[in-house]
Amino acid sequence: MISLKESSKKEDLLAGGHRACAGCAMTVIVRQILLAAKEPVVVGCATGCLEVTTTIFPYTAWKTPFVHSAFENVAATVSGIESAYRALKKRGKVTKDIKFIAFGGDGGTYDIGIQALSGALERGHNMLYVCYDNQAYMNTGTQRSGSTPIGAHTSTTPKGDVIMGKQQHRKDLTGIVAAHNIPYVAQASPSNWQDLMKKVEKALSANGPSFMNIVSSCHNGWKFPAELSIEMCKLAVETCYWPLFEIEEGTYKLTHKPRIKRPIEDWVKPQGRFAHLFTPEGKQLLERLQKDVDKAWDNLLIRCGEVELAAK
Ligand SMILES: Cc1ncc(C[n+]2csc(CCOP(=O)(O)OP(=O)(O)O)c2C)c(N)n1
Repeated sequence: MISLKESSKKEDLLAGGHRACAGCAMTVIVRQILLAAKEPVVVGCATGCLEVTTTIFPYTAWKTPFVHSAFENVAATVSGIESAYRALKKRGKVTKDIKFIAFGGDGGTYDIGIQALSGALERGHNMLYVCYDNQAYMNTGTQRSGSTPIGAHTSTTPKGDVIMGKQQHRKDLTGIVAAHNIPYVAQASPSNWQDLMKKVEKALSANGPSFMNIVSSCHNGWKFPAELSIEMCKLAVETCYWPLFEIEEGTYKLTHKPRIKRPIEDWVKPQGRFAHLFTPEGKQLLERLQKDVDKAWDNLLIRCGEVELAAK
């Protein structure tokens, strides 16, 4: 894996001066990914914060070939490019080894782009799909998504007298992708950068499609101080809300086990979108959130072979 020293000498392929919010985790994630890539990459990006903030005409922050696609179809766009590359390579018109990366937010991946994603995975394109998951439609004003946690206040699930934020569970997108039986699937966090970059290397060298779901804190939508972005990602990992694991050729492996599993409250409390969970009426929701996390974590430990089924 690339060392910190080597990566500090490598060219940053996402230039500074883009318009993402100060402290945004998404751009940290993109830089970590591009630094981990050994071969030249072609990038596709769905509409969302990443595209909106890095490609304001006539400027671009990308020092890679870059294609913007619609909200719903970045997986289809990049699979088309990858097919063209394969055809050209076969005819000897391209000789270089090139990798293909599609980026989508949770709205563009969990919700609107899931059909294009599923199709690309099933067709077996040699590409990495990255979902930077900030848990809502952030660039259009924090509307809820299929990834928004239960209880979160968003502009379409506002905490009011009748409802206490989002009423539904988060969709298990990583699990849905894993069900496509592709060579490599992983969850990562920019707080655990070595783990993330190692996973990118594996994903890009997979023989077929690979997928990474990466937690991407958003201080604007989650409502916490901007300088705590990476700390918020770390808390998501340490509370086991966002476990770090990988699935290589169908085999699950935990890549980070918190020394002490922290209560979900530690991640939830610093975020304004969950403020109402700390009122008497919100207590039940907070307990439900903890219960959901515990259940998913226990299931993951079993899948990763960390706990014997019989011992449970
Ligand atoms: C089919 C379609 N529906 C809605 C929109 C409007 N729209 C553009 S970006 C966006 C939200 C993107 O959310 P997400 O993918 O989570 O990315 P983020 O903005 O959080 O980075 C929406 C609703 C659109 N462009 N196309």
